[in-house]
Amino acid sequence: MSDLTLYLDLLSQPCRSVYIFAKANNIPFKYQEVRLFKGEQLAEDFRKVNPLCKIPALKDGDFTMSESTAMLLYLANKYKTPDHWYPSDLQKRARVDEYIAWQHTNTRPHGSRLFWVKAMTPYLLGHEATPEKLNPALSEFNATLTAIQNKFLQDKLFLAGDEISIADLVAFVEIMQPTGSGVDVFEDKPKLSAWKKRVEEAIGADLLNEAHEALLHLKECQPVPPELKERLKARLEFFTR
Ligand SMILES: N[C@@H](CCC(=O)N[C@@H](CS)C(=O)NCC(=O)O)C(=O)O
Repeated sequence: MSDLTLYLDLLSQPCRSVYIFAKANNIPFKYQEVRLFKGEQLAEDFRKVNPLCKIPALKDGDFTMSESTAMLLYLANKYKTPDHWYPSDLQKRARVDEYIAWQHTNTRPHGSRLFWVKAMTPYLLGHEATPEKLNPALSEFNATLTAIQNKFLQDKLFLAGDEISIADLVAFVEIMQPTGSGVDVFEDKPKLSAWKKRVEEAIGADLLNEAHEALLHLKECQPVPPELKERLKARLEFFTR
């Protein structure tokens, strides 16, 4: 029995990256669900694993850690996953590190903003986002995707070279977050669309579909308790400020 426990809710984008990576590499782990819409990340027991009250979190024996991208590197190193995921070649590895560093202030916040505006507005407020709220989020995300296509992907097959790496997985899952809420972000980006297909082929559609199922069925989620709804509405206000 593995000592590795992953604390996840597949509604969360960084949780999906870690889940897909572990599954794609047959890394044995215990799946501990922490339901965001029930506020379980705030529970006393979970605070012992991650005092920051965020998921994903990882526990490996007595060792605990937060931050999805750091976890991906921990898992790649610990389980010696195939080299292409986090290449030993210095410059290919640097390309992976480069994207991971960049996305923290680009794909991740811009994708989250678009997701919250497009999908969480109807979920929490019962109506679609107005164009005044939606359009700036769309153009910000669009500029981020253009940067991924032109600066990171260029004419390569994957972000770090000819094979899929952790950078592609992180980017793919981040891009799918708002795409899952019905926005076609690939419309005028042929290179990025072709890259998306290659990532799907490399990881496998079944695993990707399974990991994204909760996100695609967001509308069917149980309503959140009133105190949590206020917390989520404050978050939505932050994204639509
Ligand atoms: N930088 C962190 C982000 C973690 C994060 O923001 N997780 C969200 C879910 S996507 C969360 O746990 N939110 C709970 C809350 O804020 O109460 C990572 O990559 O792991």
